[in-house]
Amino acid sequence: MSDMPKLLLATRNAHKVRELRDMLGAHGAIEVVDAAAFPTVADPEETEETFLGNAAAKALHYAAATGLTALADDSGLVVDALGGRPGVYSSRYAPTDTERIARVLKELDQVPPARRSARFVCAMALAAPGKVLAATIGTVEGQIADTPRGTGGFGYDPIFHVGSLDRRLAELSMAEKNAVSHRGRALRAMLPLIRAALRA
Ligand code: ITT
Repeated sequence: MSDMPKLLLATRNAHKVRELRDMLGAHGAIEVVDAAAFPTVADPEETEETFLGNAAAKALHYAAATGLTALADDSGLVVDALGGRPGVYSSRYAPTDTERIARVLKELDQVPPARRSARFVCAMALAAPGKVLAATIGTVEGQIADTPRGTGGFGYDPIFHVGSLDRRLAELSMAEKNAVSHRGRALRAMLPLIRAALRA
């Protein structure tokens, strides 16, 4: 048993956990656990229409179920030419990452490069049982490419082209992705609030 304050990563997405742990690892005063350590806790409902609403619901759900301070991430891909889709439905757009990518590419089939702008959005919420303590949002701007490339990251990363780096998110190392990503930005904004909440 350690005396360090504990933070629960309120997600069952192993890719998110890896990225968040990589960034939080540098802040050694906090013990990080994730939802995989609580297999009997039911999955939260994602019924909200905004990233922030879903993030708050997930953080409150896990905080109530475990008694811990919980950090949730609700994120997704917002494509301008698709009216913001897949948006909050990003994880449910098709059954697998490959099919989700194929669906977005198909829907953008006739759309020229100049109109393929998109962004990843990450809303984070920090909650104690019964109370949202803080919320942040991070975004990264890019363009949807016409074919997938790269093996890093997860989800839609192989088709997300970051103009400033002239590379797909899936072509970056985890440290490079975290430096520019929606998740990295949301977490860096959240860090002082996490430390304050945990007195770490
Ligand atoms: P939890 O609710 O347990 O956190 P989830 O995967 O269902 O896991 P979301 O509802 O927030 O999480 O859906 C996020 C989806 O958005 C994710 O499954 C990907 O399809 C996409 N996404 C989010 N961040 C991404 C990233 O960094 N790179 C690529 N795709 C991402």
